[in-house]
Amino acid sequence: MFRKVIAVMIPLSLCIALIIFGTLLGCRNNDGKEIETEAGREIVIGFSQLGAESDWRSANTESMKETLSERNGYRLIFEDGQQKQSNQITAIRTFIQQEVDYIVLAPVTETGWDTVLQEAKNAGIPVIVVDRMVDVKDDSLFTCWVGSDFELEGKKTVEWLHRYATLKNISPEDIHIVNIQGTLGASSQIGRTKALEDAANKYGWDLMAAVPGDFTQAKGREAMESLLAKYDNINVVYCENDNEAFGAIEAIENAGKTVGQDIANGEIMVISFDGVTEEALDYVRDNKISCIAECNPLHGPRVQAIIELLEMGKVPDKFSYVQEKLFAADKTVTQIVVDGDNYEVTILDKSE
Ligand code: GZL
Ligand code: ZN
Repeated sequence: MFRKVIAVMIPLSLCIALIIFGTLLGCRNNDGKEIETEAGREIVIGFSQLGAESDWRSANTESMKETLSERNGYRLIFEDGQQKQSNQITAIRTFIQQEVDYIVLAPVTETGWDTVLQEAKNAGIPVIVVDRMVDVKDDSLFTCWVGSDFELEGKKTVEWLHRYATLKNISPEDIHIVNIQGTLGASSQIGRTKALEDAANKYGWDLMAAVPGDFTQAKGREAMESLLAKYDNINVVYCENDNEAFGAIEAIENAGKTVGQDIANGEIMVISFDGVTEEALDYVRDNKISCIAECNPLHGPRVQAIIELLEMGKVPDKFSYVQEKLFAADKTVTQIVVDGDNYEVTILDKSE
């Protein structure tokens, strides 16, 4: 009897082990590595994306959907906020009701999140913030943030302009800049605008106006049209993303003016941010945009790494910044110094 029982028990224990082992093979990460999740359950993620206003945003959404996919063991519930905070707050509340495992938030602007993030915290759902920051009284309302140092991005472009002007013997007071801003109150707008304002004060540039362009091509064009109607001496346009720059360039060329680096001879220099698409990099290669500070949108793998850590009961860094390049075509400036750090300029050749 005893032997028989053992015989029965071995296969039973074996199949229990197989069941446990089998279910542990729940998730895999982007390069196919298995992530051991408890009981191999599918990880449910509610993602509140702010909108679809730009190429950057589309690439960001694509990265999140590609990485947090069924194949990789996730169920992603995606909500597009159409650039309205109220829609994002509604989405977060829905995620809470659905009892998702994690909430990922790409906030349209920094303020106004305290109440709904408190609700998520009360529900025990970790919130991972991506891209722009949230400005909350209590940082424990979100688990961590991953994104760009927007003020650094701005500092890189204004240092590039300063070096360029210096090497070309263009005096600071002859630099007449207009700023087409991103969505007011977004971290990317706040940081990029601050870098320009500080540099204009420091170097003595003539910063004539700042107009919101909401990170879209249409608003960028409208803003540029109104600025051209008001000022006849603009020689630098600081656009806070590439889609605004595409619109501004349309307006400049429609007005019969030329974009380029040769501002001493009437060309209008365009500076921009993102560098996400080949189209934007071709604008640089064609000297239509003089300098782009890269803003990397590929947050999918970064969010997945954070979730992996949390699934293993580990604590991710509260803030993690992505490393980013500076693109130009003109070879005058090959490196810049920002806050004591050297940054190589990535020179784009036509041949690429
Ligand atoms: C930057 C992001 C900005 C991009 C724009 O991280 O918030 O929003 O620069 C996008 O293109 O619309
Ligand atoms: Zn200097």
